[in-house]
Amino acid sequence: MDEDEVVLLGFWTSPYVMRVKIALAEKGVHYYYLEEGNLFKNKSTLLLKLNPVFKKVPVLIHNDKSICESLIILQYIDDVWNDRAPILSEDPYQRAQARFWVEFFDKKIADCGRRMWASKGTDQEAAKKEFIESLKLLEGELGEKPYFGGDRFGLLDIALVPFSCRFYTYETLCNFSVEKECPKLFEWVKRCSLRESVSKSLPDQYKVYDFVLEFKKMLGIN
Ligand SMILES: N[C@@H](CCC(=O)N[C@@H](CS)C(=O)NCC(=O)O)C(=O)O
Repeated sequence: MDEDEVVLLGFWTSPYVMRVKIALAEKGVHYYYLEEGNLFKNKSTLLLKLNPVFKKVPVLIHNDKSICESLIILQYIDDVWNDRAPILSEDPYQRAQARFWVEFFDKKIADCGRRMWASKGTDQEAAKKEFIESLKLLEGELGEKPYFGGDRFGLLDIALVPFSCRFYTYETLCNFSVEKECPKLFEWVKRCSLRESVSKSLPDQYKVYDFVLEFKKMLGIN
């Protein structure tokens, strides 16, 4: 029986929040979920109080202590519930490699994703090209392994798989197919999605697409 009080402050389309949901599910940690209903227009006082620096979700609240930034939260979860389902490898080199690729993803690919839906014409084409090239690099890192963590579903898998719920949006807006460009990566997404921790944490890809269209309207992007 878990005596810890765990609360996750999130937003339903946020892949960073999904990372935390997956990690908690993998560890079998029970938690309350609080949706930050008006994240982009009117942030709650709770969010502003708990993450005054970045004002972003996810925020994990564990026994009244708050932790921000998805990667830091994943490591915190692994440290606290260290008796089950390890997220980080025991091997320091493997840990470093996983962190490297998460950083690559967060600094490079996530930004391409935004440019793919927020721009048009040559800018959009350039973002798409960069996105596909970056996915191919990741596919190379996956190699023939079932998961980025080898036989084990680990940090990099948890950090990357949430973004697959945006593939349909990118494909539809930019006219390409992740399956055709990166078949092994696509198989990896399918493999990860068989895990309950993943299938229950990711929203429907068509709802994400509708949200992105609405979001573009809200930002005045046609
Ligand atoms: N580096 C952060 C990124 C979190 C992030 O970008 N969260 C977005 C939702 S996807 C957010 O809260 N945005 C609110 C805003 O930009 O005002 C992490 O890994 O947790």
